[in-house]
Amino acid sequence: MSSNTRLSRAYKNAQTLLFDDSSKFIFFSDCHRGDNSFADDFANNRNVYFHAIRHYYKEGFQYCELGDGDELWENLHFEDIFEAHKNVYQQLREYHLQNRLHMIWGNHDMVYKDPSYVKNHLGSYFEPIDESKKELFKDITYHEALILKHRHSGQQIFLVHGHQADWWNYTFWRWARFLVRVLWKPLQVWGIADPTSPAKNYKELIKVERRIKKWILNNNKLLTIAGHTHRPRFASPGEIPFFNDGSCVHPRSITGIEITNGAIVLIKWHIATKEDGTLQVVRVVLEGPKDLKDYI
Ligand SMILES: [Mn+2]
Repeated sequence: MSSNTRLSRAYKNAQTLLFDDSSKFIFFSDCHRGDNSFADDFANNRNVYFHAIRHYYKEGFQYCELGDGDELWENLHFEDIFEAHKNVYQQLREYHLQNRLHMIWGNHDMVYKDPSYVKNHLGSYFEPIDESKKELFKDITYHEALILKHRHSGQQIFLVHGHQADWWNYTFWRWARFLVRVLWKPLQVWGIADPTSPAKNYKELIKVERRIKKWILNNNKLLTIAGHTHRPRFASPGEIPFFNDGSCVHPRSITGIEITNGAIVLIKWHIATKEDGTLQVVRVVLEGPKDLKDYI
């Protein structure tokens, strides 16, 4: 099966969410939340990320995660990740309780393709304090892709992780996961990166981007937001409307895409040092805002 077919199939099977100019969305992906060990790339950014998702929650945003949220290649069990980043999951649960949480699976959390796995591992957790089972993401659905459809203009935005355009990481994800566990994770400590990951291999990254762009051109220039490659992308009106929200495992920052007031913007959050030596988590606009209607 080709990249084109996989993306088309994901599009065809995607659920549609309606939105309008008053809707607010934050898109993050590739958090690779781990167990807080040396190999947990998310751990460096956990405070920045937590502050950002708190901010968006208070501002009334819907949270969309475009895959690879949980690092389930390096870690065998969600439970270890949950324990390491409990505050994050409690905040995501608040979104879920208000129907403001939309989750898409990627290659590192492809096990979430299976609804019974999701129910068993994400539905509830064990609370050792009072030795009871507590609700977490009750009845949550994980998607391969989602479509946002504007209530008035009918404009569509396609949301997908992007490994559909990466045959090794889509078709052979179990092999890729196995190699990460036995080979690349130990080598990572020595500074040797997994060459099959587009996030760490520039040539692969360019190929994945090119295949997604080709699919966009074949599909009426459908505005598409993906993750997977970790490289933030922002298209100007008139260009192929391919967007990528980057990742939450950049060395000192997280990047994401916001939609508010009918406009799209690429942002980053990082820790800035102020004149008096105190540290502050700040949001910086990288690209945009640009009106969504200019991409129709
Ligand atoms: Mn990925």
